[in-house]
Amino acid sequence: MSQLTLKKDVFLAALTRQWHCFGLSSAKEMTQHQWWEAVSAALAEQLSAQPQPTKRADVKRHVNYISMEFLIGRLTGNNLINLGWYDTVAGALAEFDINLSDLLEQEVDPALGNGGLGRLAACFLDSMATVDQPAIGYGLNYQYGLFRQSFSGGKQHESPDDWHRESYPWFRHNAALAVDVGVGGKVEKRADGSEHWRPDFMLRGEAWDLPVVGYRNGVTQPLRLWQATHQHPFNLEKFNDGDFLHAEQQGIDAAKLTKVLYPNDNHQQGKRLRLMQQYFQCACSVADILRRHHLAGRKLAELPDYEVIQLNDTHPTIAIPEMLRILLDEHQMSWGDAWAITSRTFAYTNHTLMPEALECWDETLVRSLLPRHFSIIKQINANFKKLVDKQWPGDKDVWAKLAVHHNKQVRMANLCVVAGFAVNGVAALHSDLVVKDLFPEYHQLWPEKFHNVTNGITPRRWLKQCNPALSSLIDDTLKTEWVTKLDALKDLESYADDADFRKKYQQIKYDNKVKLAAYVHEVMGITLNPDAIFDVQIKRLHEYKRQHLTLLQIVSLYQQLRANPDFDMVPRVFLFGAKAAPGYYLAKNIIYAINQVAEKINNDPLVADRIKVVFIPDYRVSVAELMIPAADVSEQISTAGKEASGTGNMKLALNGALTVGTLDGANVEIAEQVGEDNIFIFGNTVEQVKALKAKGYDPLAWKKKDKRLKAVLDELASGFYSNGDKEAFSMLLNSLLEGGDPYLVLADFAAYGEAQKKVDVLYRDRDEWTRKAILNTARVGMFSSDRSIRDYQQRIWQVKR
Ligand code: 26W
Repeated sequence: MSQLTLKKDVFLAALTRQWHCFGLSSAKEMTQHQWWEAVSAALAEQLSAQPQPTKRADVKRHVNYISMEFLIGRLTGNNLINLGWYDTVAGALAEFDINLSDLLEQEVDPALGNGGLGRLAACFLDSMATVDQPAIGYGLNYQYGLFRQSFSGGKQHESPDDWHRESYPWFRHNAALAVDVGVGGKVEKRADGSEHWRPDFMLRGEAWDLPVVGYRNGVTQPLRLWQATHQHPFNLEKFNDGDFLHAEQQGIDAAKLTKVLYPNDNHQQGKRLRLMQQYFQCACSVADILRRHHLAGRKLAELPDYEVIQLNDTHPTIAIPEMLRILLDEHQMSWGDAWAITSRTFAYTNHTLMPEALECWDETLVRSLLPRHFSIIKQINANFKKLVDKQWPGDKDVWAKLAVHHNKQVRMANLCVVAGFAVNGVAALHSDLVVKDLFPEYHQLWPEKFHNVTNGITPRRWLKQCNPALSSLIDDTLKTEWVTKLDALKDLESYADDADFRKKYQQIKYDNKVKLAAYVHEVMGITLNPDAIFDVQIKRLHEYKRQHLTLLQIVSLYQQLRANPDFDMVPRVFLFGAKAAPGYYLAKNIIYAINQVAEKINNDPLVADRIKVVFIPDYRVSVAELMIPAADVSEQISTAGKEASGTGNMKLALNGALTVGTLDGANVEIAEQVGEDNIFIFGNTVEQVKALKAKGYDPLAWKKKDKRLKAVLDELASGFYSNGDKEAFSMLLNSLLEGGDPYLVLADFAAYGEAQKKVDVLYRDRDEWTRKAILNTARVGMFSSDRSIRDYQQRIWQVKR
């Protein structure tokens, strides 16, 4: 398929229409933000005017990727690059003295996701369009994205993220796609024994589409985000009766559903509104899938031949009983037929093993909101019980584990495994643990259902767009297409020993560090030395990710500096970016501790800039795009067995940062690819973690036997970093000591310190360091999300019918 074209005069005409829409008479009257809006709207208009390739959906099974989160990041720059229109548009704007790259900074990040799961969904949409896999992303159009983070006195403060969806120029609203969704009410039994749902009230889902543009291949497919309104948002009767205040109430109530993204990452809360969101999204999406299927003139029985529904974790699981409900109640199918269709259509991706993240819903909640779905779930459970009884006769413990409905709880992961045709983990190690630790009995029942698909990242955003200088160097060096064939980077290996190439590569890293330093100076007023090691840790804040392990290391370094003012170390900047869920107080305490330690160290003249600690506020996709190209060191230090995959690790390695990491998630595969000489692996392995715990892990004993560790912990508790307040970090310290240190921070402290020493030694030999950085870039081609999508096609979606 071929690239879409944009002619400069056509673009300029579209642009002119935009400022006329603003009611202005000349371009000069536009503010910088209006420029961004006008350019984006003109591009969106031109994009929708392009012809769409036909027939492609006929050869491949169509993918419906349902996810509560799509952390897409800014679209205008990304679409320009994928369309290949960047230079034309930059040239056209230059005539108005407008700099395109400055203009792109005007876009507020659409932060419709929390972290890894949401960003993965966005990378996958990019890759599906690029490898020409017909697909739709289905999500929710939240009015408020993930909260904005600021620090006040070192503590996290949250404010609403109004990203102005009403005036986001890339949206296209198609009123004809609206769906009506029922909630609450009762199930009625008919004379023939069949069941029928009478909902209490109806919601309307409006479809708001964003374009997902393939990389220079002419493909554009939708990300369809549902927005809630009421069927009748304004009650004229009430208004006429003088009840003005309540005339709009039902519209306001309905709109609450898609007001805000839940800010939890890896922790389920069981909130009613969240279940409503999940159901609303699923009901709209399933209705849309069936609408398209009918429109194509196909029979329901053929659904699994043409459509696959990929569930991004368990959040959209309720789509399964919704599909069954429609087939049974609206199409009067038998249970057997409806089950045959449903169980061949759904596939489930697991993204976490953390028990607190595995979704379970109270039976009373499910029954009150979705009585018909609850009765369908009970039926699934009863049918499945027969199978389990046959396999494990009389074994109550196995049933207690495998049941979909048990102890008045509905377990979404179990429902996915029982009703889906495929289950996958997101990295080799993780998929192994999914089988061995999470679902061993299910694996015994259905070994063929279980797969691994290692995560990936899109090279379009995470190299081409965020690191243009390195991209041009690669272009000039390889003279081959690598953006869609990331394995081609392998050929850079031979340049690792080329002094001239190394110099250029090193200079690019330096310039990227200067750029990040300018940003840090602008937002925080802190000056950074670009010759220092930029040590980057960017991810959600969570105990298992162990940002506090780095904190302990920083304090230890600082103590060594104070004990010996001539202490010889390469200057290092520790850069953090992380949001903590608002109700996760321990995570917030870790942020506070890092900020307090930063305050002390950054202002101590004795340190003389050898250590800097910088917690960049409001970490988000656009900040990642600045930090990743500037990183020398990538921190991936989760407790082994806890991080399903990680994707920041891939982005950082691709941009030439050396990883300091545990053998966890995709780090294992990164180490295999780059080679053990080009990565700093440390710490207890999954087996060692299990053995330590089995033996009865006692953090106090670890503190006692390590003098350095003891000094660090005691100093944090002394009030030294908190104006004498000895309780300031008590939550953090209690969890490490009396709380049993569930993530083995103390057990990995010494090994982590050793790994960091090796970093310091290696960095002194800049040529050797750069050589290893180049080898990282060269060897991580397999982590392109294009490869992940091809794995899904072959292992799960079986695209060829
Ligand atoms: C219901 C609360 C909740 C919210 C989000 C539970 C669980 C989640 C996500 C599954 C958490 C998440 O983002 N997991 C991350 O998924 C990434 C993409 O596969 C992985 O790279 C990360 O390792 C994993 O933590």
